[in-house]
Amino acid sequence: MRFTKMHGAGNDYIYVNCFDQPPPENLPELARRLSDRHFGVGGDGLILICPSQGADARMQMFNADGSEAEMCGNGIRCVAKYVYDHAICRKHALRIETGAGVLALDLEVADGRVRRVRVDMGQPILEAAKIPTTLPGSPVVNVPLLVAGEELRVTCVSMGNPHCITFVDRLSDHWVLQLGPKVELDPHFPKRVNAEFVEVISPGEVRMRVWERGSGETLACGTGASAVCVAGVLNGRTERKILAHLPGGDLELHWAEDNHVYMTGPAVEVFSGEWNEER
Ligand code: ZDP
Repeated sequence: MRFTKMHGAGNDYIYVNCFDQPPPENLPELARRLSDRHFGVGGDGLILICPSQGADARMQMFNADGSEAEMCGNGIRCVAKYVYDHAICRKHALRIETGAGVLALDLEVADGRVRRVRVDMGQPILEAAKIPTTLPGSPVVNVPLLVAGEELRVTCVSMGNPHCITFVDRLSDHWVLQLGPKVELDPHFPKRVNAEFVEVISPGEVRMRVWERGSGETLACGTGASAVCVAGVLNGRTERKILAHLPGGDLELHWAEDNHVYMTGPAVEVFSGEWNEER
């Protein structure tokens, strides 16, 4: 099986082109083995790039623990870059099918290669039952959540996948590495949850770190940054347009007047290889 390693702001996945080879079998197990940074290729998960009925391509994504997620904001930019750069579809506006519906993407091309992509991430889902969370309120904004004996104030947003956002005065390992995994597995989130911790620098700029459902801390999370953009407005902390600094790079977010969130960020190809693990 041939694969390509790509990342968006350091959120790295192993991409498999299923236009020119059959889709691999046993995907959760394969995702775990490929993602292993010592015994495998190394990555935050596995993403398949597949033919689609109604769109230009379809993506299917698995976290490093083998669980399947509906959407991946950094991944979809890389899928768009792959589809364009490898001449599967040579259009500057692409439509890509995900577990969260078909999304529209605008490609920034320089010297024949995609550098940045703007994604229409669709409308945020704020209804508690649809996120899903059993926390009170709908929307769930600035609600107390007790984890590991500490009371957080959380805001919940789904961008196709679930997010739980906490604004903090100062980002630290404690928030992300100690409380992140507790938030992920808290019983108020029946499908588990991605946990974002955010420090507001100014109404137009935030610093954030993410503990991802199924993958642990990653260097960036596109759906998470989109959810943070919405949460900032709901809490009166940020404007509708923000620059988010993540450990692996920056993303631009805009919760526009049409209620859609637009995310712009980089997409980078690193290497290709052949997976023929001895077992
Ligand atoms: O929802 C989940 O289980 C996430 N771990 C999926 C991956 C989200 C991602 N980091 C993103 O950029 O949106 C890839």
